[in-house]
Amino acid sequence: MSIDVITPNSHGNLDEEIAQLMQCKPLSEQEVRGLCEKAKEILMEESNVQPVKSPVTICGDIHGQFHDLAELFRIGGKCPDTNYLFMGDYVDRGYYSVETVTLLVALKVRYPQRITILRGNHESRQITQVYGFYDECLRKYGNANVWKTFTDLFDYFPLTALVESEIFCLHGGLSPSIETLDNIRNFDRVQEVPHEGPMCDLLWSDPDDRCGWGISPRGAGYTFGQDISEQFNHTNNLKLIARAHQLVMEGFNWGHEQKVVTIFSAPNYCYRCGNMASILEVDDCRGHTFIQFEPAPRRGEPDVTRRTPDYFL
Ligand SMILES: [Mn+2]
Repeated sequence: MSIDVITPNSHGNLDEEIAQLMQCKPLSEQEVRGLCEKAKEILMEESNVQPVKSPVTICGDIHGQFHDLAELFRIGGKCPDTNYLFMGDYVDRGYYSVETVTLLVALKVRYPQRITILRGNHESRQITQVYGFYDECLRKYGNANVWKTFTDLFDYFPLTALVESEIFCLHGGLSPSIETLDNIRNFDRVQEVPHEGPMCDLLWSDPDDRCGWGISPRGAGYTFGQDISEQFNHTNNLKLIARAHQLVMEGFNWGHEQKVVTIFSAPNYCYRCGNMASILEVDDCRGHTFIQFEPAPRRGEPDVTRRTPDYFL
């Protein structure tokens, strides 16, 4: 690992890049390449089930809504004053996927022990070509190099995290091919998100009111019932599964008799859904507090009412 050789002075450039990103100004193509090289070195050392200590603030989907991410940091506290765990879907849908994902990766490189960034189903080559990140990179850089650099980096993002051995965090949900956390620890995640199989399921599945496993209407992953969540939590000595991936109007939503919680951190999703966002603070005594927040004031986004996506993933 190269972090040992970084002295305080050598962060100067990175701190300037973070300050620039906080103003929603993208880095140069060369700066992105340098940043992603450092990020890869850090992320490749992390586990498929990355251990995380409390206190930590757990966040759901962001989807390129940069000003709402800035609002999240205003409300939850700045990194590194607050430790963060983001559960994926940084890109697509919103207008600032480039600035959003670059800022989160820059924070990861600057404060590797203070922020955990998991992979969502949108951190994929295939999905980003359909839902906006690819087009945004072309528009902002004039070529696909930055898109290529980031999507290559996404392969290294950890798939899940485990807070204090009791809160299991991931983007989507459970898989019929996975019984234990060790099953997850043992596979090779460094690849494009497959169309099926355990790695796909972790990023695509959803909890459901029906018992057992069901066919997902998304066309990837499964639905899983309360019986499945209870068995998984029991087998792995877990208290809670925290996940993102689904729009919930209050920003958080309990399921399966509080064995599962959905957290969604993009307020007024796609600039039109009218939902609240939330983050979950887990304190040092492992107490839980949800903080809800509303959209940041609009800052010159295009007129979104005429650019509404046809449907949501
Ligand atoms: Mn998702």
